[in-house]
Amino acid sequence: MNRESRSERVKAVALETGFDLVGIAGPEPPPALAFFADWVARGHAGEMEYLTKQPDRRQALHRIFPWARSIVCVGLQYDTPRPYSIAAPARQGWLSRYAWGDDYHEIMMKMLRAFAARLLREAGPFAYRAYVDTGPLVERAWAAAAGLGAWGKNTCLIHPEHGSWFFLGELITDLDLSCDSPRADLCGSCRACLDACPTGALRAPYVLDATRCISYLTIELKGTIPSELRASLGRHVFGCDVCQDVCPWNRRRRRAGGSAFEPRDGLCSPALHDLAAVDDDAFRRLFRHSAVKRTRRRGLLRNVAVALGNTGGDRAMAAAEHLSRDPEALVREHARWALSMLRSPPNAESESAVESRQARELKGK
Ligand code: B12
Ligand code: SF4
Repeated sequence: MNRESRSERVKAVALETGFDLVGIAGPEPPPALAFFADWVARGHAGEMEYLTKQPDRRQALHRIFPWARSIVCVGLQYDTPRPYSIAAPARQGWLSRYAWGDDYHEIMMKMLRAFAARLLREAGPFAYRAYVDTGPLVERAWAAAAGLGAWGKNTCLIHPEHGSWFFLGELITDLDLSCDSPRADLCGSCRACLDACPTGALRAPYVLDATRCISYLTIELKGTIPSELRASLGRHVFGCDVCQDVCPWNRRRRRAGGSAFEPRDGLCSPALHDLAAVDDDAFRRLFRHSAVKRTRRRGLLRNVAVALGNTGGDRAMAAAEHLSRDPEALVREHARWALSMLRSPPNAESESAVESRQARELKGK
């Protein structure tokens, strides 16, 4: 088999395995990697030590996989026909779409192994490493080089048919394959994501300061959420979808992912007071084989406390009071903040201001 037909066969097998997108990149560092070191140096990675510790390891694939000759990049769609966060009912919490169902790391890894096993049967022995967020690879940089999507201003990879609702995985191989070309820009003059980001985390097109991103604050940050950012978190309790929800390429919704990504019981905009009642056993039961287990119960309940403080009403007050007695100090501290917000919201009118406004309104009638 020549190089071209071998590459076509590899891509056909990827699609037959169930991936929605496939493309091939060469082992040389893709152009977008050039921005990585500067991004880390600016402090945008915050406490994500796996990014800051050895940034040079992410620059040179050859140092880690000297035998690598091709990176087969795959994408798996995960959108499901449910509302977007921006249309979710008021006073309910929001878990990111990507975390509603089964953990994508487990699903993708299983599929990548099945993909590799089929290639081994067809092509005979070759060296490979299956990868889905499991080591020092800036996945989007390779996937962009392989043409899986164009880099969006919100920093997500976007595909004209699939929007940005797809996970990435890679098979690093020693197979001699032909490379694909990167896609042309899809954003044009649009800046919907930059304008919609609740925390101003998108500092400029293609530049995300993770330390302000709700996804980082609710998932990666292990300690206290900075108090000046808590109000902007809104009702997000795990991750954030806003900059994807407003993207015109996602609003077309042409594709849907598999049933594994459908929300587990009540996880699409769950009631905050229900989440506040989750104990260790319930957390383990609800989030077994789910990406949400990353925060552990204490992280999730910390986020629930903040979201309660950003809503209102008697049930929110009761739930925040319940969390203010939680065994975890981290949860108790955020619940105390929530109670102070619920008792005197920052933009609520004082009783006397309400009385004088009502008097003015009556006079005007
Ligand atoms: C760390 C991380 C995060 C961090 C930081 C995000 C980030 N933008 O880097 C946090 C926790 C905030 C996060 C959030 C999310 N993540 Co995340 N995350 C990762 C992880 C582990 C590493 C990413 C990384 O290395 N970032 C480093 C910085 C430098 O990359 P960057 O911000 O994209 O910057 C690049 C561009 O800006 C580009 N660039 C710079 N200037 C310019 C100029 C031009 C003109 C161009 C074209 C490009 C360009 O160069 C930089 C790279 O060197 C990857 C998995 C992996 N191992 O790669 C998943 C990954 C990127 N995440 C993913 C997902 C799904 C998410 C969320 C949607 C989850 C959620 N709903 O909460 C959000 C999306 C937020 C967002 N707008 O990006 C998917 C993305 C899939 C896709 N279609 O793009 C990945 C690939 C995981 C996977 N295997 O599927 N994530
Ligand atoms: S995920 Fe949310 S907080 Fe993070 S950049 Fe996008 S809109 Fe902003």
